[in-house]
Amino acid sequence: MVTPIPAAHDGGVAPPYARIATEEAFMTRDVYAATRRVIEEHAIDDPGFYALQGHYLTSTSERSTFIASRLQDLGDRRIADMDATGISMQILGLTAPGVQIFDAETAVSLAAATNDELAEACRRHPDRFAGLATIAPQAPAKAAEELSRAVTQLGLKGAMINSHTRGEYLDDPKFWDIFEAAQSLGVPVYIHPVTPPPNMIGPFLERGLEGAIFGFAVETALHMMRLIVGGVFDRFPDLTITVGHLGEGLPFWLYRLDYMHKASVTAKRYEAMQPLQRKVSDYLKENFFYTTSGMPWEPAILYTRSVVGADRVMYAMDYPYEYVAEEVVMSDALPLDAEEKRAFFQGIAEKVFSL
Ligand code: 1DF
Ligand code: MN
Repeated sequence: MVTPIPAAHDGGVAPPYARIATEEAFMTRDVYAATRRVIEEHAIDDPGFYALQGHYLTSTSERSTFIASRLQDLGDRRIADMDATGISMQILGLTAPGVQIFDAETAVSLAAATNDELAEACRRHPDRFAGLATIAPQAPAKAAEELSRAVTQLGLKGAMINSHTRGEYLDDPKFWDIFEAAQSLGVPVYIHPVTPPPNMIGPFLERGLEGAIFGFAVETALHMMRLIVGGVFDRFPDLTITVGHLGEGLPFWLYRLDYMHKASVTAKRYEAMQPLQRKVSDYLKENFFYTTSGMPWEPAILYTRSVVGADRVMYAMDYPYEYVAEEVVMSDALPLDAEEKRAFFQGIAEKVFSL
């Protein structure tokens, strides 16, 4: 059971719920060094990577230096920031793109080292941190093994995957060892955004739209749709996927997705789009959980709850990319009754991440 703590704006009195922030980012020194090396050597062909971490890890802007320094802190400063905003617990994941840009061997070894470090931070601060494992989809069988080690031996709570891996998506059956492991361990896979891959990013980059403003959501929503249409949840009916940013736009599309999927399947329009056991919207209501990272906006939160279910939408901050005390005030002010608010901030996260 996670303990409530007061935010600066609570006037010294803890609220009747613990705020659990469920999409919170960190970076280890090793991943930082390896990522810097790729930037300096221009070692991969991925314009999105250079636009994203090429920016955050080298820019001297106030925003970048704030973020780059806080990403690497799993101790006092992070906890002070949590205390100031009344966050009892962070669910931590390695920031995008994590290990997914590296060759398989590097990615596998960095993933294991990252999980060891994350687990150590969670052991030091068991009431403040819980973690999602880093895995390397480049080596699917090893990724599944590492997820199992991270959950059963290190006490981590699921996996964080930063969407596509070098342009490949998890609906490809070659990755399904990962889903097999997650389903049998009973832990969620959090699909976090990253910039679109090289064959998609051109028109986004031309207007600076490839990142969190828009491209992240388009790319991650595509990933979600590929999983559904690709039959992942018919093969793994008990698999839980967690997504941020209120579902990356997809909750707004439920009617159209169902209508067009059925029309296309009935017309036998695509070899790649076969009948599914359930409606597209059913998977989005039954296999996914949603967090409010970067979306502390009442109309969107209430709408999302109304279409995917109030028991599927939970709080996230997206620290340190979006560390805004006023957004906690906005989330506290949501027009939910006491029981609903406790579920939103605490209860759903405790259940999904087995806290
Ligand atoms: C940004 C946003 C970067 C999110 C992130 O990780 C991230 C950003 C690299 O603002 O560039 O996780 N986000 O989830 O919204
Ligand atoms: Mn994020």
